[in-house]
Amino acid sequence: PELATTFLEQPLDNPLMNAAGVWCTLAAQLDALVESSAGAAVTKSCTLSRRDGNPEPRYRALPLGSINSMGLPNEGHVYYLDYAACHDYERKPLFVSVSGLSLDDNLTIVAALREAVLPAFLELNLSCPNVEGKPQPGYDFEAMDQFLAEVATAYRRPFGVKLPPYFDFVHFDNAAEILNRYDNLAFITCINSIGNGLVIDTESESTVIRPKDGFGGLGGDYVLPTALANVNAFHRRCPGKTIIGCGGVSTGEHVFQHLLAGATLVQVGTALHEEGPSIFDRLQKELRELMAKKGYTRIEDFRGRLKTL
Ligand code: RRO
Repeated sequence: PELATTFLEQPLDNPLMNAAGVWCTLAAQLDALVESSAGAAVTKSCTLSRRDGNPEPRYRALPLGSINSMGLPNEGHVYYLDYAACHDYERKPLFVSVSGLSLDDNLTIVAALREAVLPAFLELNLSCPNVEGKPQPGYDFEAMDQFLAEVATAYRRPFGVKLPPYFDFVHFDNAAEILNRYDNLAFITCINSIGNGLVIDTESESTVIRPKDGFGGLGGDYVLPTALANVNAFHRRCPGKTIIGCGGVSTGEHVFQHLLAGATLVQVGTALHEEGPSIFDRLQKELRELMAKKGYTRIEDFRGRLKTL
């Protein structure tokens, strides 16, 4: 089976990439993703200036996934724009994730990205759950609409948003209605971590990460059904937009399920953190084996063709 695909008219070897935040904060990590068999890569969400992030421990791997409260540690937007300026786009597409701490910061970063005139894709993160005093714009539809109105106008080129998970049809409907107002909003990444979970260690009777009294974003097996629901909900509601799936992917079967639900690309977070960039080889092998078993020769044979009862 053939895994080659296209994203906004750009060819990719395969639909896999990292989830923003994982293996992408420093140039050496990004280089490892470029060297890997991933079809694309995305840089750590950046702010205007460099940030240390929250105190450690701030990430914990768990039997069923992970919890994190990293707090947006990053090298500042200039570092990632410099990386994007040196990237070989013939090799694979590069996404730049932007998560400014205010609308003004986002507009400054987006203007710099626009002026750099690079083929990089902008993924605007509306869903960081871990910066104290900064609510997720994706959960405040008025703020989200205002962010999008200003960013869409300032950037003008096609861009995408990284959404938090939603859990109610009213929220799917409202979010989709807002996103559909912006013609140059070309792609939607579903989902960021499920924000503000709490993991407790019974033996020590304690939380397992330090920031925010132990509250943090959940990833991994915990989130797969929520991720698939959000991918499919926005696939149904936003027919003109491309969906990127993210959440709970650690096997080729999980990749298949995201594609079936309507994703065009599939991001890997927790499992990449635990296994490293060689995971992209394994996921492609498992996806190819599953497709062969089902008689599919290419992704478009089944992508978005989820059956219902
Ligand atoms: O850095 C983080 O704490 C973080 C971010 Br920006 C995000 O978007 N999602 C997440 O789980 N952690």
